Amino acid sequence: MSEAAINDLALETRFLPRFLRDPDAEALLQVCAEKFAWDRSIPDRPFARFGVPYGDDENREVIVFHPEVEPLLSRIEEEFGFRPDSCSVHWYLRGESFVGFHSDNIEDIADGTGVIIFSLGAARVLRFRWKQDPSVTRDFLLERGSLLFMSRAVQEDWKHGVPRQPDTGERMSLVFRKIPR
Ligand SMILES: O=C(O)CCC(=O)C(=O)O
Repeated sequence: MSEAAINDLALETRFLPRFLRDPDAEALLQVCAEKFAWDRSIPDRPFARFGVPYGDDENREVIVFHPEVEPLLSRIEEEFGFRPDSCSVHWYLRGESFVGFHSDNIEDIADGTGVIIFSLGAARVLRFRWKQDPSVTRDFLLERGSLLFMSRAVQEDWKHGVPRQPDTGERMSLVFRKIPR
C-alpha cells in the first residue's frame, strides 16, 4: 500500500502531550499507588476500577471515584464535552509488563464519546495496528501527564496494545470512558 493511502486511514485520535504538567503529574502516580485498592491477580500489572462497571465486571456495584481522580474528570469534560463515568487503572510495574493487541468493546462506549488514556510514570509506546493489514501501525509515545483520546470508531478498524519495553520503570494508565445507558 502506498504511503499516501496509509495516511488517509482514519485513526481518529487526539493527543494532548501535557494534559497534566509536573510536579502534579510526577506526584500523582505515588498517590494512586498508595491509595487505590489494587487487584493483583495479574502479578506484574495490578489494576483498579472506578465508577460504572462494564464488560466482565458489569455485575459489581458502582465504586465511587477516588477524590484524586475527580479533578481529571472535570478537566476531561471541559476538553471533550463528556464526563467519563468509568475508569480502569493499569499499573505497569516494570518494562516487561505489557498489554497485548486488542480492541475495546464499542458496546461499552457511549455514542459520540471515546476512550481516553491518561498516563503517569515512565513513557511507554501505545501501538495501533490496522485490522485490515497488520503491517500498518501507528505509535504514540505516552509520556507522563499525556492524554490520548481515541474515538469509538477507532475500535472498529484498529487494535491497540502496549508492547514490552525492557529497562523501563513503572508506569500507570487511567483509562476513562462513558458507559452507554
Ligand atoms: O495502558 C494503556 O495505555 C492501554 C490500556 C488499554 O489498552 C486498555 O485499557 O484497553
